[in-house]
Parts: sequence; structure tokens; C-alpha cells
Amino acid sequence: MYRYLGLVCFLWSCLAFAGHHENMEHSDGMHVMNGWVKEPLPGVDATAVYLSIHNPRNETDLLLSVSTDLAQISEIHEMSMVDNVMKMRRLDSGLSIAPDQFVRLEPGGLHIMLFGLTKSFKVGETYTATLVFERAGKISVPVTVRAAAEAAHHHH
Ligand SMILES: [Cu+2]
Repeated sequence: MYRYLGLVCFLWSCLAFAGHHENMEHSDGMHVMNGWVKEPLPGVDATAVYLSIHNPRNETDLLLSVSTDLAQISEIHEMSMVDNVMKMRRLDSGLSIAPDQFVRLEPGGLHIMLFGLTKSFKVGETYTATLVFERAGKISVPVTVRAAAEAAHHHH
């Protein structure tokens, strides 16, 4: 029990600091939280990471790239409806995050696409994603595997 107290205190101080921050990675420049990765569909060598980012500073920052220990290639993607068809495109110039903006990467929208998977992706396991921001620099966060059935469809 006692070993959890430090964690609880840590989380509580986060909550006291800002109500929406759970499982947050602290950084001077950027808050990254709630990271998870969708269990790949059978026979598909790709999946996606989702997380939330909050820019607490008064200058815009840019998510330039992401790397993980889950796959050979990670790309920042955006999904949107074009003529009633869901289209996915790579954000080649990164993802801009305005001052105090809270950005959710979630199924059906922004995501970090993984290609060339290198792990077994057992549900509940936790891996690491490292985000590189133009100003805030590198921030590593945990991403936990969730079952594909729990997540919304992600067509390629
Ligand atoms: Cu994608």
C-alpha cells in the first residue's frame, strides 16, 4: 500500500494543478497524457497511437515527429471527410499546437500511424513513445495496448 502513496501524491498534485491531466508526463514546455496504442488487426502490419497534448505556454509549438519502440516507422496523420469518404494524410510539416490548446489524438481524427510493427502487442502491455517538439524538445510517454474491439475503426 505504502508504495502507491508516492504515486497518488504525484497524481494528486497533477490534478490540483490542472483537472484534466491524468497520467501526465511533466515537461516545461508541453503536457502529454493518456497515451494508448490500438492492438493491430490480425495480419495487418500497421496500427495507431493516440494521446492528448496540452500546450501550457503562451507560444505555439510544433510536434515535429514521433518515434516508438513499437514500430519501424511512425507518422503523424490526420483523418478527415473528403466528399463523404474518410481520407488519411500525413502531416509533413508537423502538428501545430497553439497556446493553451488541448489536442486529442483519437480514433477518427489525428493519430500517430505505425508501420512495420516490432512487438507482440499484448493487451495491457505498456510501451514508450517519444514525441519531438520544436520548442519543448523530446518528451517520452507510456502507451498502453488496448484491444482493437474497444477502439473505433481505423481504415487504411
Ligand atoms: Cu493513418
